[in-house]
Amino acid sequence: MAKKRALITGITGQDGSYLAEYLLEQGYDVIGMIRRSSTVNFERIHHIQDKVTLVAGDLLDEVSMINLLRDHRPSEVYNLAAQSFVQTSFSQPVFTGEVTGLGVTRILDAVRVVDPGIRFYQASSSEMFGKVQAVPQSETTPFYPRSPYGVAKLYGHWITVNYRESYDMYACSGILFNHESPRRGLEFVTRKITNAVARIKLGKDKELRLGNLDAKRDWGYAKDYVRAMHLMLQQNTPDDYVVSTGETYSVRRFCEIAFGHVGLKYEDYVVIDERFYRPAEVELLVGDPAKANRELGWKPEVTFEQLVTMMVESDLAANK
Ligand code: NAP
Ligand code: G4F
Repeated sequence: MAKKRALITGITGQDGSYLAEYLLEQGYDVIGMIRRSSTVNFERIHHIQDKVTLVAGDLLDEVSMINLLRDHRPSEVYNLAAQSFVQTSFSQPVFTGEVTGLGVTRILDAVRVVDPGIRFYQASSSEMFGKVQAVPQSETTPFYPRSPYGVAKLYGHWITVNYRESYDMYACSGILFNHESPRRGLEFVTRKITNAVARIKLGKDKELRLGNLDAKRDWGYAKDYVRAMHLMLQQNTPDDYVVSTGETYSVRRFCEIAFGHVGLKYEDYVVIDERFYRPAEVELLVGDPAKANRELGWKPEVTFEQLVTMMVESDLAANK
């Protein structure tokens, strides 16, 4: 039987790197779309670089994606590329809309033009629930985004649904809640905390400046979440799924566990800094993963405490 071939946009990101590893393990040919930059940023994929095919393309340029799809003929496309940092979306709202919102139409349309039989995964987000209209949030909870990023993701979500309904395409939207790992970008709060904990413990830093400690998130492990993306494209019919742990913790609790793991108290090091507050905040996210459990057979394997300590241990090793 011919090998399955998948295209991953955003392969240099946290999720792209884990998904590429997972698909290679499943026997796929993996094509990764990378955008041109003046320096190479392959830290997350250098260990698999010789096993994947990297091709230039950009979500801002539909022609690049049409050519890429024509040249490589994948059977599955995972659209993980985005301007993914919520804080930046407030200072660059138009750019975020172009990449994170309209970018989805460009790649969906490239798929439609080249081969509408290609299966398509869109990386949607719990940020779409924003000012939550129900607790916990499920596939039927109304959306109320609270950032330009959330609004752009909502556009990406609905255009995916629209292409499925208009052109009978196998297009799925995975509504993923926050997922973290030692490969998380340093600007996101979890990695910012675990990296600071390591540096403070090792005597390299003295304090950690944070914003809203009372925000609550449903945090899972990225490696668990990429399995759900793959499962969504292996069903008989395309659908949308919430992927989450069903548990929620505050940023403060994350700090408590991370500092506690190295024998420190977060109150002695965390300084509240107004710069890290957002113009509009998402106060509480907690997802209901029942549909993904039931229909995909998906369950997370790593607990919140295991995730926090894994990230602290990794940052301790990296900062030594
Ligand atoms: P990430 O680490 O920020 O990775 C984003 C990726 O997108 C990077 O590879 C980046 O490339 C690429 N990219 C950005 N702009 C691009 C463009 N114009 N053209 C092509 N590639 C571009 O994000 P992540 O955490 O892995 O998340 C993956 C996806 O899931 C994103 O769409 C994110 O919004 C969504 N999501 C994430 C979470 C989460 O908790 N992690 C939850 C829900 C949804 P460079 O390396 O060149 O910058
Ligand atoms: O780690 P964060 O920046 O993640 P956020 O905004 O929840 O977004 C992440 O998850 C989304 C899924 O819901 C993804 F779609 C998105 O791409 C991204 O991966 O912030 C988490 C919380 C926020 O409430 C923020 O206000 O932490 C709070 N926070 C408090 N102090 C901080 C800080 N966040 C950051 N980044 N930096 C701080 O100093």
